[in-house]
Amino acid sequence: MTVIDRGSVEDLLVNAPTKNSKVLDFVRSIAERTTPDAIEWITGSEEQRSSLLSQAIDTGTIVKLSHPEDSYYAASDPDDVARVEDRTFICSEKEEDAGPLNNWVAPAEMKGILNDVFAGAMRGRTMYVIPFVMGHVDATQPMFGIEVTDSPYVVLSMGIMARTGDVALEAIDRLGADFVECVHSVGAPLEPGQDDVAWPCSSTKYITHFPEDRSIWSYGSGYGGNALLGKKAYALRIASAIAHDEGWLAEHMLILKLTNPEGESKYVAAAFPSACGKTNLAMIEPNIPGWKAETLGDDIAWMRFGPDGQLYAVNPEFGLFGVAPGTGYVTNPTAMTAIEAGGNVFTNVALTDDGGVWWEGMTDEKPAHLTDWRGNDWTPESETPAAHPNSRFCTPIANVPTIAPEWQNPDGVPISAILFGGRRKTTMPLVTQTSDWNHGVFMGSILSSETTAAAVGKVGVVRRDPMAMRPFIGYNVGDYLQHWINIGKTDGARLPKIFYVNWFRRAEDNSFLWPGFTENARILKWVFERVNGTADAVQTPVGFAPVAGGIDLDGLDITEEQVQKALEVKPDEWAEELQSIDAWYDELGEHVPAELRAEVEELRDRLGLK
Ligand code: GTP
Ligand code: SPV
Ligand code: MN
Repeated sequence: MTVIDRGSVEDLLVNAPTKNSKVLDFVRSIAERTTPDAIEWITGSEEQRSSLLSQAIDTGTIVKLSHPEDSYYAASDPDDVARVEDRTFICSEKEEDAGPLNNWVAPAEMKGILNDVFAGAMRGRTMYVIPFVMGHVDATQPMFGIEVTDSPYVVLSMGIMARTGDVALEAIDRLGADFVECVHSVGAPLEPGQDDVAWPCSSTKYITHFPEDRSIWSYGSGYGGNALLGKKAYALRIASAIAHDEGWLAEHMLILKLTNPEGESKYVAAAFPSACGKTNLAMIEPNIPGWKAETLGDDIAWMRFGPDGQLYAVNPEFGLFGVAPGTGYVTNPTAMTAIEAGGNVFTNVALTDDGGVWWEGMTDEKPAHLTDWRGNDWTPESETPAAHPNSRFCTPIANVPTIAPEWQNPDGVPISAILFGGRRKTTMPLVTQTSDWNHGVFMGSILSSETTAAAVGKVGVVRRDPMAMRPFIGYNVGDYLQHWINIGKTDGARLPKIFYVNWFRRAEDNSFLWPGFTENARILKWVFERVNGTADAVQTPVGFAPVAGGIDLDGLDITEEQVQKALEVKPDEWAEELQSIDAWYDELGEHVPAELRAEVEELRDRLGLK
C-alpha cells in the first residue's frame, strides 16, 4: 500500500481555506490514503471554473462546443454509461437493515475492501474538495456534504447540480455543522510519465453507502448517479435513512406548480422510475386555455411537515441531469430553451459537424452526418443510435424558463397531490385516485415499470419499483413502506391526495393509447380538480377513475373511446397482477407493514378474487 507521509500531506493542505478540524481531518485522511499529487479546494469562483475547464479540455475529457454558449461535451468510456445497481451497496451493521432488495456487505468487510482499492487511487492526479449543500443554505436544517474526487468532470458537473464551494464551506464553519463524507475516485492512478485517457475509470466498481456513518465511498465510475454523490447517493440513499430517523421523506420525485384559470395554485410531486418522464412532466407547458405549470424540481424531493401540518417539498438539487434522447422541440420545448441558455455539460450525446449536439428525438429530421457518442461517423442509415439511450444534458435549473419564482424558498412548497407512475404496456390505467393515504402507499408499494437504459442491465423487463425508489432506498424496503404508513399517522397531518398514472399503456398495435407529454396536463387538471372536490369520479376496484367525459379533451385529436381504453380496469389483467403482487410481497418478507397486507386483501375482495 502506497501511503504518502503526513509531512507531504500537510504541505498539500497549507492553502486549505478553513481551520475546521472536522473538515481538515476528513480531507487529510483521504489524501493520506489516496496519495494525490495536489489538493484543490473548490470555491465556486468563475475564475477557478475557467481554469478547470481549460485543463479538462487539454486532457481531452471535455470538448468545448460552438453552441449553446459556454457548453461542453464529454464522451464516457463505453462501459461507464449508467448507474451500476449490481455494484451498489448499502453497508448497514445488520444485513436485515439493508434487505432484501439492496446488495449488502458488512461495514467492516467493505471498509477493508475500500482500504485496498482506494490505496494510492489518486496517484498522479489532483484531489478536488467540493463543499456542497443540498437544498438551500438558509434552510431550517441545511444539509451539507463534502465530496472529494479526482475527476474534473465530476467537479464541473457537481458545480451545476448542487450549490457548491465557499457558500457551503463558510456555512459549515459558521454553524459548526455536520456534513456527509463523500469520497470518489475514478480508480485510475497514473504512474509517473503515464499518459492519461479522456475518461479514466476502472472495471472494478464500488458504489457504497454507510447509512449509520452517513458516509459514501464510490470507486471506479465517473458517470452520473455513480459519481455525482450529492444526487442519488446522498439526496436519496443517505437522506432516506436520515428521513426515516427524523420523520420526513426523501423521494425520487419531481415538483411542479399548477395554476388554474382562476389563479389558484397547487403544488404536485410525482415519482416515476428513472427515464419514465419526471423531467418532462416537471417542465410541462399545458395547452389548456388558462392553465399554467411552473417547475420546481425534476428528480428529487425532500418533504418535511410544516407548522400547518402540510408536507413541504424542496428540490435539494441546483441543476438538471436529464435524459437527452426524446427531449425535443415538440416533446419538451421548455428543456430545449433551458439548454439553449448555455452552461451545459453533455455526456454521450452525438456531435454535429458544426460543433453542436444532437440526439434522437431532438428534431424530426435527422442530420445528414454526425459523430456518434462512440466517436464514429454516423448517418441516418446507421444501425446504431447516434446518442447513447442514457445520454444526458446537465443544465443549471435556473435556465428553465418556467422556473417557479419560489423555487429557492429554503423550506419548500406545500404539496397537495402525489402521483406515482411507471412505464406499463398493460393493466395500469391512465389515472386513478387512491381512496386514502394507506391505499395510496399501497399503490406506491406496487409501482412497477419496464426497465430503462438509466441503469446497466436488460431494458423492457417489468419490475416492481416501490415509489420509484427501488435503487435508492438506503435501508430495508419494508421499513421504508412502514415509514410511509407512519407518516400518514402523524398528528395534525394534512396529507396530500395520492394518484397513480400510466402514460405508457399500449393498444393492440403497440401504439401508445395516450399521447402523453404536453397532453399530460389534462390529467394534471383532473388531479387539481379532484383535490378541490370539483371533479366527479367513478369507483373501480383499483381506485377512483374519471367519469366519461371527465378528462378535458378539448382541442385534442383523440376520442373519448380511446381514453376509456386507457382508463380500463381489465379483470383478467388484474387477476394476473394480483398474483404478481402476492409474489412481490413474499419477496419483501416480514417487514411489509400489516396495513399494506390488509390493502392486498381488500383489493382481492374488490376484484372478486377471494
Ligand atoms: P431520470 O432522469 O432517469 O430519473 O428520468 P426521468 O424520469 O426524468 O425521465 P424523462 O422525463 O427524462 O423521460 C425519459 C424518457 O421518456 C424520454 O425519452 C422521454 O421522451 C420519454 N417520455 C417522457 N414523458 C413521456 C410521455 O408522457 N409519454 C411517452 N410516450 N414518453 C414519455
Ligand atoms: C436516474 O437514473 O434516476 C437519474 C440519473 O436521474 S443518475 O444521476 O445517473 O441517477
Ligand atoms: Mn432520476
